[in-house]
Amino acid sequence: MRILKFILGGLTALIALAIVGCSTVGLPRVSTGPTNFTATPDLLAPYGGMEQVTTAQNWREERAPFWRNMLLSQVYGTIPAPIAPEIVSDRIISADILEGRAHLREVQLRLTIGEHTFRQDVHFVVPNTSGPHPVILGAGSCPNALILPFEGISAAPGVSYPGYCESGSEFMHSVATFVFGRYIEVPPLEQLIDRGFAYGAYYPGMVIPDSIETGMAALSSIREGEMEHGPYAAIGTWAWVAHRITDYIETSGELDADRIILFGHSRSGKSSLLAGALDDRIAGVISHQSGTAGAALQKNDVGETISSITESFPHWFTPSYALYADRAQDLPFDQHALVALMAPRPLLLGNSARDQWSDPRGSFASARAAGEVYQLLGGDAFSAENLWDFDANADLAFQFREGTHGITPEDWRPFMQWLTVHFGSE
Ligand code: GTR
Repeated sequence: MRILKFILGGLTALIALAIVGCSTVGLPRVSTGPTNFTATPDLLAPYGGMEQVTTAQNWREERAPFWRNMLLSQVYGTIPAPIAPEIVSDRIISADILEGRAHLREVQLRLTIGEHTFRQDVHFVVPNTSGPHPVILGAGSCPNALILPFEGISAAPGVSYPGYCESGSEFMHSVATFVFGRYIEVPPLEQLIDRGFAYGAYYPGMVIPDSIETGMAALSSIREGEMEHGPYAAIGTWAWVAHRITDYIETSGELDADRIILFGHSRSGKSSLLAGALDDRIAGVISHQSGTAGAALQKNDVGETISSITESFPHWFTPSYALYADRAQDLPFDQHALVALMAPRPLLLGNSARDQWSDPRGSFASARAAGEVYQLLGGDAFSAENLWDFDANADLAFQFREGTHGITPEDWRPFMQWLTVHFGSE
């Protein structure tokens, strides 16, 4: 029976490989020339009785809170209260990984939302050199025990996760790698360590699982009391998890709380960008292929629509967002407001040519519009002239490569350059 299952699994995977391989080549390639689309509304212009924003103070005190409230009430919902986590355990589980260049620290946190508590594990891979080290916090879509290539990681009981996380099946692992790139599950840890960066892996699905059924059930169990910006939703709660891990990092001796960089791909690109936008303690964000409800504009009508995303992933959003299905033009904001809330802190938006679904051109136009806020706050305006114009020195950087949705060496090369310029020790 087991053998039959194995053979069937293998055959399914082979067919999937063939289909994805063929369809990948057939995916449309986005135009890489300049885009003239202008994001609306202008983030600093007179709006709803407010005057033109001309000073950083005015942005910080009036307009930024206005956009923040708008995004939360219309897209992401209320963010749970910032209750500091309890550190249940914090121990080095291996002093000597990656050929002695790093150690592995396992931290178990207890997070609180209202009457409820949740276990959240984080595994930090930390260089065996003197710190404190800048730290990249990466949100994963599978539990750490199933993806990190190290022994001794405790698997939390009762955590739900997608079927494809079972890397016990080598075959499924190769399928994921083939389809979504070499670094879809784990980044190039050796390269990060050698540049002095620590990496913290966390699976926010430990708090709100990423599935309609279990995610909705978890959300409805915590949706109680007054929720200022509407019902909690998964993306906002995952962002809140990153904030609670930030609380932990502030207590750590070996991690540098002034150099916390969030990293997320796709759905985690959305939650990482939101987490950075909402919390100034986050020094930088790499938000890769974040698309709809991430960095990409909605009003340009390209890529995944609000109607599609709210049907496929209703648990990601507060219910108001679905009201804009088929009427994105009625949004009183667009996603450049989210990008601008990162200003003037470094932000890298990653994209690729055959990923129309996440709308690289919409992210580019979004960054360009947010650039005026970066400039107002003393950062650089967005200077890229076309999608290929990557500048590792830019505060607001746009990175682009050939290929499809996923994480490849062609992504990590520019990520690494940008990280080194903005957060490296050398
Ligand atoms: C897709 C979804 C996107 C993106 C992606 C991912 O199915 O439509 O918004 O988040 O999943 O996370 O890989």
